[in-house]
Amino acid sequence: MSQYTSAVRSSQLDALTQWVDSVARLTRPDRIHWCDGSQAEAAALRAQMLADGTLIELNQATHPGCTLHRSHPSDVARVEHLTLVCTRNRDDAGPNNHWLDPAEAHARIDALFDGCMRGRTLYVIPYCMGPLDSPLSRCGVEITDSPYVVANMRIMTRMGSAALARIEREGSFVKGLHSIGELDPERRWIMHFPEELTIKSYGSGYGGNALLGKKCHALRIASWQARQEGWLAEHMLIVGVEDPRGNTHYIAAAFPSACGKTNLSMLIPPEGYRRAGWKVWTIGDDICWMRPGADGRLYAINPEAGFFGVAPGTDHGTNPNALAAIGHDTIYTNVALTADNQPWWEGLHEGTPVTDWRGRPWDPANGPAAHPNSRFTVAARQAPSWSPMAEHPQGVPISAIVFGGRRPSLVPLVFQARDWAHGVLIGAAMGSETTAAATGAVGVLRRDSMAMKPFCGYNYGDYFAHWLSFERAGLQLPQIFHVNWFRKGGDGKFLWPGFGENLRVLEWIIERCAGQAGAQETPIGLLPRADDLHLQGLSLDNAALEQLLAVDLDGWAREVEDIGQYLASFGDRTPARLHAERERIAAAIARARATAPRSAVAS
Ligand code: SAT
Ligand code: MN
Repeated sequence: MSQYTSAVRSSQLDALTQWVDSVARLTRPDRIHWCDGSQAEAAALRAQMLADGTLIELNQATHPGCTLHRSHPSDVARVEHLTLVCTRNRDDAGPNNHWLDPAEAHARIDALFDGCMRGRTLYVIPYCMGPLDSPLSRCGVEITDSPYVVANMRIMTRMGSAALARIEREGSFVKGLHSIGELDPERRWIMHFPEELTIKSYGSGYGGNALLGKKCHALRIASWQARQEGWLAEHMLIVGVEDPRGNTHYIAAAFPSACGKTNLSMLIPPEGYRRAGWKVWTIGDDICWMRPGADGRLYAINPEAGFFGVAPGTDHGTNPNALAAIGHDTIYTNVALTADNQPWWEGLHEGTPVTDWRGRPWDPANGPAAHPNSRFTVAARQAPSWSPMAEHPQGVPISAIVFGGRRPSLVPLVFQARDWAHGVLIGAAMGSETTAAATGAVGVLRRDSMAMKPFCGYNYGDYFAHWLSFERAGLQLPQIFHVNWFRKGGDGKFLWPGFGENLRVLEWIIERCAGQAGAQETPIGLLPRADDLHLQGLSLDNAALEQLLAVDLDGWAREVEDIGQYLASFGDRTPARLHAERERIAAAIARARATAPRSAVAS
């Protein structure tokens, strides 16, 4: 037995060592450093980066342990057009992904990697996504020539010797090879080879392009593995809402990048709720892995150990938990600076910027002082709302799944799916205005199924089928909802105050899961009537509330038509069940339009 175990062990390490050797032969680094994740290692790297200008020390009196990194100005967001899923069969990647034949892809990117680490150190980062002792967790190894990536991975994952020990025990790991290359947008690719559990990323040092444990592994590769193994890897926050009786209800919620996942996961209850005893616990702000537990419920872990959050808009009013978390031991990327070297961004009500995110004297003519996609990297445990359950190896049971996007018109504040298949359709049909988290135009409405458009590692049609496959005997699935915090009135202003007040909507959701709160049936799903929501203490006029809870049948008829075309774009991979569900809704809308006096129901 022990002989067998040690044979397995050494062969795993052999596989890793051989891979590191082969990468070193290709990339020709001057040195190889195996990261152990220790404090001493982190301190040495920090000192080295401060000395060579990769990091700038912030005001240590106000922000102890905090540093700033300035990206190359052409390298400030994910690059979806350069992000590829390379499967043997093109249809397996699907029209939702950019694709290249794996052999050609390897050849193209290996040509860039050839000799690219000359004069640099190659860092080997063993990491674990999820608690080290959780059966739901998965390991990976990232090879990179960027010490900034090492420092971020140390915050965002369980990185170092303990992860290496698990890899040694367990066998498989995801291989991620990264080089910042020349930071040339013309020589930049983020490639995924799900059949080989491999990622290759060249030419970017930015977040989701370079911290390979995050979107590349925990979403694109993991979604592929999850489909094969019967679980879900999702772009969702996980939040625990504790009611005044002391019961905590866990909600997983999918929103596209930069749509408030971090804020919702750390929400501060409105005054009246706080007094009544409501509390909010953060499990995760970006990624959720969930699978059925022994009791048939879905159990979720946050595979990450830190937050890579959007800085602009983070303030005492919007997210005091995040602000408290990032007061120390935080890496800031592309924020502005005040005269006394404190970090600054638009929406922060304290301080005045004097230096912009590129290091230039601040001039409003140059645009915002902080880059709109500037970020903070901080250990999750630094958030006052951090839940001890986030370390639980079995994860937390999910009561509700919430989908949401930026929809300035049409989509009501909240509605509930009548069953799982309807919920899957609602998720698949999600749309949202684009944000600064990816390069390209901002504010353009696009379909973003389950907020996974940039992250689903395989054909969306197969992904919808995988979601539908959870509807089976023995499972007690969460209820599914859709929310829209971003509805605007005629004056262009948001109708709903958002932030902490979103708890009012979460309360309705929790009560619906317990079969308590009221709702009214509409063709698009179950909506609260105004008096089904607790709105005491909120100044919201009746007209706004009416708009937020109305179903515009003419608008929805067009929307459902558009959803039909979108689903058809995945050809015969789209499950017939999903088409049937859409047709059911279209028919319900048509019936209601035929009878409704003013083309609207629910007010
Ligand atoms: O750049 S990241 O992908 O890590 C952040 C995001 O876009 O959600
Ligand atoms: Mn994200």
